[in-house]
Amino acid sequence: MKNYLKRILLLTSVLLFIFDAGVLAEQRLQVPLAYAPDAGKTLTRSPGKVRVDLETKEVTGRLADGVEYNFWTFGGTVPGPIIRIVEGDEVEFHLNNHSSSKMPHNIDLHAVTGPGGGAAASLTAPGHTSTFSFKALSAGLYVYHCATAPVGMHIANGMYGLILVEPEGGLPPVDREFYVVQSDFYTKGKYGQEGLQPFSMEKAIDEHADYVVFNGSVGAMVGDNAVRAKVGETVRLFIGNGGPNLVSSFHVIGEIFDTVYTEGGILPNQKNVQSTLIPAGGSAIVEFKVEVPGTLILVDHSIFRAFNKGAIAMIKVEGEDNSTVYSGKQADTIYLPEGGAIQEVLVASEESLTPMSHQERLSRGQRLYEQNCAACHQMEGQGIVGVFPPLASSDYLMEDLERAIGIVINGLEGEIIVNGERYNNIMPSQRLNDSDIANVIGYISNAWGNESRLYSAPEVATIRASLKSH
Ligand code: HEC
Ligand SMILES: [Cu+2]
Repeated sequence: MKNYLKRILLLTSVLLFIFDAGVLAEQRLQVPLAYAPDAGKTLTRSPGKVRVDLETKEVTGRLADGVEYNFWTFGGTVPGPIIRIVEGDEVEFHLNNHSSSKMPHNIDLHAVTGPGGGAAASLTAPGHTSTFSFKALSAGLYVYHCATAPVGMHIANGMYGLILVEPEGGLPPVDREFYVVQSDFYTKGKYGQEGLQPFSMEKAIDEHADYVVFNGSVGAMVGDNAVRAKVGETVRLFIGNGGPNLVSSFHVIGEIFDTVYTEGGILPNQKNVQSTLIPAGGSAIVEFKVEVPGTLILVDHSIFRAFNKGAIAMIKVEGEDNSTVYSGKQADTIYLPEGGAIQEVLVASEESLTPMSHQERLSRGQRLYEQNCAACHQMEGQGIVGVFPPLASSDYLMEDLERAIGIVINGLEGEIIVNGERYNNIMPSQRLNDSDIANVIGYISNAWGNESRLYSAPEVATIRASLKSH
């Protein structure tokens, strides 16, 4: 009997050992992510099996002083983190779409060789995770971005970042590395107009940017947020351009790039460059030695973008003066002749008191619409053919408003026909309370040529309860 027990014990430990070894064999090196302007660490390891976990998340944040925006992000920030891997790495990529997301997202990494750069394999609904694998065949500095329809809108809302595939052994050592991404934003209001600004599809299509920024917002890397270097140090910038539209004439006021890796390729192919062109969906690596103290100013030298739309970032250089290299009146104050944020007319706040009049309910409904629905159904309720159905003059909407209330509460998927056009997409459920739903439905059923009575919050509550009991 004792022997028998011993055997079982032995067998289990052997089994456990095998199981353990199996699990270990599956363990991959987790790739650390670094958030701009931090560029992470140079890699000295040899290529191997690695794992990347990246989260997509929709967050409301600062676009400029007093201006908020609903950003769609990788990693909760614009740009998304820089991902550093080694040429030859076999990457298992996990894209996690946060459960609070309203949209599905995916990722197209320009470093991937294969259809869509991973896009089709990574389409991920809110609260889900997708996994796919690729081998990093070619060293270089690559853009990644969301490629979910409507692609332009996902990119315009902030979904891009850089992946650096380092050659084995790394790039030549420098003293400091920084990570900077330029991009353009399109808002309903003009530059500086306060409040939560919805995305403007029209301006984006016309390529009329209201904001051109480095690292996701006006002033993200100026003043106290500027990065620092010391006289005599060498600096390397990993510069990306997320677009969605504009090409950057990237320049650093007060410096000459000693070396440029044009277009983010791996060949240091140019010396002594003043401005380098960075295409939308492209990148560049620039290096320079800082010789004198002061503030270096990164700009898009399409210069109205710098002084009127936000395309300014700073490197503060500390150390001893070198009057041979540069002697002159130096001020560490900022080169912003036209001011940081030119304020346009302020929109009056339209906070309403309870109980609300008919008109107040419609205004509140409009605000809710612009914040929660317009990203998909568009500012004028016109929708996007084949993707987001229209609400303006929608036969489907007006035929059954109780059904519409149910759609806002529970979301909708599957095929529907709106004004003769087929839609088969997903609308996520909207987290709104009964009175907000009553008002937003009141607005959409009375705007753009629609006409109907207003539903009350208790009526919405009744519909919500009846949906639950089914
Ligand atoms: C993430 C994008 C998205 C958001 C945000 C969104 N919708 Fe939708 N909506 C859709 C899609 C997609 C459909 C069609 C779903 C299908 O094909 O089954 C739809 C369908 C509808 C419909 C029925 C079709 C029609 O045209 O009449 C109504 C009504 C509607 N949405 C109202 C709203 C309201 C009100 C809000 C804001 C509170 C909102 N939606 C927010 C994507 C969205
Ligand atoms: Cu996306």
